[in-house]
Amino acid sequence: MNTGLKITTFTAVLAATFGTAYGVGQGMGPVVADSPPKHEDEHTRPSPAPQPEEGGGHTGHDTPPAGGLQVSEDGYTLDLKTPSVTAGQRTDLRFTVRDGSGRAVTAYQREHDKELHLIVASRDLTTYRHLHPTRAADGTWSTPVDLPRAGGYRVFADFTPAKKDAKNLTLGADLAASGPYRPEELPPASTTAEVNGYEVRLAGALTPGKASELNLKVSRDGKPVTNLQPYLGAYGHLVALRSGDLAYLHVHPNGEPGDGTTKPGPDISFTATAPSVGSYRLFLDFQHDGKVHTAAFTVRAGGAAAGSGTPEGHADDGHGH
Ligand SMILES: [Cu+2]
Repeated sequence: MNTGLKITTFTAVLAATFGTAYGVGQGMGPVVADSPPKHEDEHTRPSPAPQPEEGGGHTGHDTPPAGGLQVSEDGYTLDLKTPSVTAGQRTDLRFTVRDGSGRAVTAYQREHDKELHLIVASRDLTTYRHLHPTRAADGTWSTPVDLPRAGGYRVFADFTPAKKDAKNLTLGADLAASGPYRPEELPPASTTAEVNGYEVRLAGALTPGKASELNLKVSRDGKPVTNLQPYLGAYGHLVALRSGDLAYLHVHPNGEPGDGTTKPGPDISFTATAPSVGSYRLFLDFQHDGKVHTAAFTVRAGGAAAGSGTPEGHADDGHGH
């Protein structure tokens, strides 16, 4: 997507709103100055090095963007046709994205090889699905989904309309799974996660209001995995959701396959900014030996240090297709 232009527009709005005395935080000033508009996917673009935050004392105007909290943004609306499903039953989840005039959107920019990425997460963050629905010609998206447990879920559609100057959007809608409800507690903070015989180790901390690097090291049977396979254009995809409201964080991979410096493991590096103090659940998708796995971590941003080494508990973190 057109990152440079988006940031420029955003800054212009800020300047208009708060006047020139407003100090733009999150290191956006230099990005505006140095970056001509580029037609690149924001998520595959290697992120600039984290920059020191300017003037930390602002009153929330410079809170990093959190996606997925709105069903409608920039005139686009997520119209979930299947607002409820039955737990344990495979169901077709159907939805459309509507533009400002109510028409279903049928043209998208591809990001990570897909027009649209769909995340489904339970409110308690113990169930996670990263899906790639198929789109009918009339703009209706559908994908089978099987949610193991009853309760409240949030559906996130991550996409960029093909329209000129359209920005990447994450729209969110509530989804209910019926059945006997048994809420789970958020698994304790941990720097290691096990999934299907792999161990993933997390280094780095999420810092509120500040871009920071997260490094994930993948190993199997105690040996570092050095032949990760590109999956949708990257060696790993990281989604971070805030516990409490499931705010969806935009996480940027540092480097990509084929750029001459990024190795196929064991380390996968990302830059992420937590919008606030709080607990976050991190979901890492990676591919090895032809299979996609999802490792999940609970991380605390600010306050108590993340990671007590507690092993993972009862999470059902899955990757569906
Ligand atoms: Cu995806």
